[in-house]
Amino acid sequence: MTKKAFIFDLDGVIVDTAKYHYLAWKNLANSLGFDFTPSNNELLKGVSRVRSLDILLSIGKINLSQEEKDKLLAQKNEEYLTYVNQMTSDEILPGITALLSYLEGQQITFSLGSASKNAPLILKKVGLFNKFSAIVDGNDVSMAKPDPEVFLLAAKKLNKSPQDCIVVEDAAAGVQAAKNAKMICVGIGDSTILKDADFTLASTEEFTIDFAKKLID
Ligand code: B16
Ligand code: MG
Repeated sequence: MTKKAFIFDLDGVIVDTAKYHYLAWKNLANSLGFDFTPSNNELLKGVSRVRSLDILLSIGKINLSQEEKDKLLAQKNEEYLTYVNQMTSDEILPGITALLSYLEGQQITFSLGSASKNAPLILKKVGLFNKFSAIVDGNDVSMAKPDPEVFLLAAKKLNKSPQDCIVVEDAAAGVQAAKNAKMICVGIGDSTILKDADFTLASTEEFTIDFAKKLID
């Protein structure tokens, strides 16, 4: 039997960068004269930076030119990077370090499959960059999740067929992308939101070695 491979989403699976995205988006909204709540932030999970700004501006009922939007995108990312630059390995989500070490020991390859254009920097900050056999992120794809492009490209880089890939995702659009790619999907979070995943775990802490063994056997 062919060995399985894993494809991990970044934000919400490897690290919780959503809290930093939130701070930067909230400050941007406040500077434009409206508030941006934690529940608004849920709408941005797994969504690209450009699309996130469009969602935020629609919440504030603001119309801007492309030039003004580009300025705000740069401003948001600059603030976001000040938080990212302070990240350390302490921010790796529970269970993930042990899981990656186990997969390495079993010679099971894994790739990143993230919408973030900052993914390589974040992985370097938390000391995981060299562990991944491949990295596919927002710089490599033209179509956002739920389009399967990001995961299909990751499978190609890992030299695996889609049916041998197991995607780990926390966003509904990401689960959809995995299913559109005809891959096995483990959802991390609320099982009603991630209802199309093959398995759901409430948090990364539940992604035990025993659970991983069942997936790969
Ligand atoms: P950046 P993921 C996504 O990461 C985040 O969930 C989403 O909130 C963010 O807008 C997107 O990355 C783009 O991030 O601004 O760094 O390019 O969950 O796909 O790993
Ligand atoms: Mg995510």
